[in-house]
Amino acid sequence: MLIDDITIAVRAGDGGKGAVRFNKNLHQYGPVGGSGGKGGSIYFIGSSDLGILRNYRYKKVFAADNGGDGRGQSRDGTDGKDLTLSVPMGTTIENLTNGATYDIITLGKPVLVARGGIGGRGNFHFRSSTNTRPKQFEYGKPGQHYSLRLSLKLIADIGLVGLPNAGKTSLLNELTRARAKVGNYEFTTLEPNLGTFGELVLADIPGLIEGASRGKGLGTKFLQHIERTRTLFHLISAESDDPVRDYRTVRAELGAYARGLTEKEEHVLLSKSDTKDASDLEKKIASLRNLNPNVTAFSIHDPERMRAIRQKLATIEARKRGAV
Ligand SMILES: Nc1nc2c(ncn2[C@@H]2O[C@H](COP(=O)(O)OP(=O)(O)OP(=O)(O)O)[C@@H](O)[C@H]2O)c(=O)[nH]1
Ligand SMILES: [Mg+2]
Repeated sequence: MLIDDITIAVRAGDGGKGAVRFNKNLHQYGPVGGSGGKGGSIYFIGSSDLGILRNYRYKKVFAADNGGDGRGQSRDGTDGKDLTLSVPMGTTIENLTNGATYDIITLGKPVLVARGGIGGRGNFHFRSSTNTRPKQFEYGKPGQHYSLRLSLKLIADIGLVGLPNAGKTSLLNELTRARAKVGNYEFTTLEPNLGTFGELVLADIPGLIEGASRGKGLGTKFLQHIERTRTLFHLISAESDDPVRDYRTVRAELGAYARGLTEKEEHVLLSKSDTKDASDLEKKIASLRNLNPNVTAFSIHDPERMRAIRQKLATIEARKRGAV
């Protein structure tokens, strides 16, 4: 099971206490209490392991080390070690304590989320001409403690959407090196599959049915994984007796989840074209063109039509390369 939504607690380390010490050497009389070390901070870093949120399933509290207390001979306490937690690329971290959010969208660049407390000053820092034997010191400041919600929104360029059985996973497998499960029944796909076509990442998600936004079928929670895609491939089976109804059903569920999903660039793909004769296909394509002029029929068993789909992807890929 892909873990994509989890809440944890993080505790940055407290700063160490400042020391009160005096030099025992009679020739160099005076305060020599060092300051406390800094508490360790908590960082998050992007990982290419999409399943890595599993690390947070059972253990829920993650703490960095406290800073050490100050010592004599003006030696400061040691700094607490920082703690760096890995999350999949595409994770949004929501700080439930203060409302801040962070998007982890690059690999290997640590993002500071909870800061360790600074150490308190030792008596050495309180010396002055009028106070040559100070007894003052400070406690370290506490580290930041937060409750964090980690939710994964996959980073893909193209999302495959459609009713169950429309052929989404079959298309993903055909276009990419993915070998995800295909089945002649509804809801074969239970969690998102990813594949790459050149520089493009394709996300295949479970099928949507009417009422999914109200919890029917597998619901719409997994739609979070296509929120970041720029483009949708909307698959409609040529075997359907009413492709327009199928189209509208899926669009309604996308819109009910988030309006942004219906505003994405959409390519309508009439799948399983091998199952119908030319005139039936033409009729279905024409009816869909009234809703979106960008309609292409294909079958995974028809190499020529698959070439046209690959060409489409190559164009999208070229655009992506131009954009970066
Ligand atoms: N004839 C024909 N069958 C196809 C084609 N593409 C997929 N299928 C079949 O259609 C069925 C459903 O395919 P899937 O790829 O699992 O469909 P899906 O849209 O991923 O389905 P869910 O994961 O349940 O939403 C399988 O039995 C496939 O073998 C095609 O181009 N032609
Ligand atoms: Mg599937």
